Amino acid sequence: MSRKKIGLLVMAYGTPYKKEDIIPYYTAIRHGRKPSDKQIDNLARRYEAIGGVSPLARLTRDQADALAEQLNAAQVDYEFHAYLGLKYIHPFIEDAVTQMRSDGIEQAVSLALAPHYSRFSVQSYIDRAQAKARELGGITIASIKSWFDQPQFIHFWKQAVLRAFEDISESERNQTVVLFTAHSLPEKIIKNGDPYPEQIKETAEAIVHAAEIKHYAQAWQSAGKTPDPWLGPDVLDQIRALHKKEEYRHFIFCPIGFVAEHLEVLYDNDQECRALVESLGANYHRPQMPDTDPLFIDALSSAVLNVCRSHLFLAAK
Ligand code: FEC
Repeated sequence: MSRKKIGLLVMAYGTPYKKEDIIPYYTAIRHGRKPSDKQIDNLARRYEAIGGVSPLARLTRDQADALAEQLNAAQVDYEFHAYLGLKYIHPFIEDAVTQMRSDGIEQAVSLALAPHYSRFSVQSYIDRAQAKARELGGITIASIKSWFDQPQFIHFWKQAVLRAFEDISESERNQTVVLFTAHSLPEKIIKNGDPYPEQIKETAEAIVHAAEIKHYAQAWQSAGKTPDPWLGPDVLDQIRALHKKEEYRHFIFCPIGFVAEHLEVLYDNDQECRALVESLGANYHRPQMPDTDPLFIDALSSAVLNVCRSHLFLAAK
């Protein structure tokens, strides 16, 4: 019996492939408003500081391939075909849906490479995929809204944090704080009942519980520079406050809102946060990001299979 063909729409943020992509990419992030020369220079400088381009393009591709491979090895009911759909650079989400449709795919699952749901972030990926599917007709997409609570995801971070603790001498482990961070969003999302802050808190608490972490805190990073308020505390303020209060000797950074090493982690954490931590006389640690770790790919795979079992399987009956 031939396996049912399912489209696997892996949606992600995207990154400039080369220097010339920076302006169109940044303009897309700003919903079509061209950034000023100063903003462009600032962004180009940050990419330069992490080696010219971000490793995100390669990592996203590798994550999608690893996920399809894992899904096809894990079960016999479906044959998954992966399509990459990006938010701010080609191949765009709409391109991927169009390609699936012209490849004859009738049913698909979409998954955003971001663990937590916000109307502001993940819902916009979903809306774009669903709008294109409606426009084309003949294809239905079951969209996963969040997958932060997959046990393997928590397990991944538990192991990553424990490995970071191993680098710290036993006598100093009690003077160590684990800082969980995620991308800040405009504060107005809270008024609209967005689950994003709560899901991040739940993720941090699950890791704290699993790894039996004694000292921890949460903070927001990479906030936009706009006049309206963003979710806080900002990570840099949080570092200062923690240092002042407890004089921690070690800071372990867990950017749990992201799933790969990219600009926000390699620059905002590894350069900005590190510089501040070290200027305070403390030590900076940042565990390996999920990237293509088998535990992480397992977490994604189980989120996809869950939606297939519930949504697609029932719909097919
Ligand atoms: O190239 C790379 O390696 C990094 C790619 C990248 C990821 C990413 C993830 C998230 N962002 C989220 C929200 C916002 C909001 C604004 C915003 C701005 C930028 C800029 C760049 C950028 N983001 Fe991003 N983000 C990445 C890259 N992001 C570049 C523009 C310059 C700057 O501010 O640094 C503010 C937009 C505005 O001005 O109106 C809001 C969220 C995530 C995590 C969820 C997801 O991946 O979808 C939320 C990766």
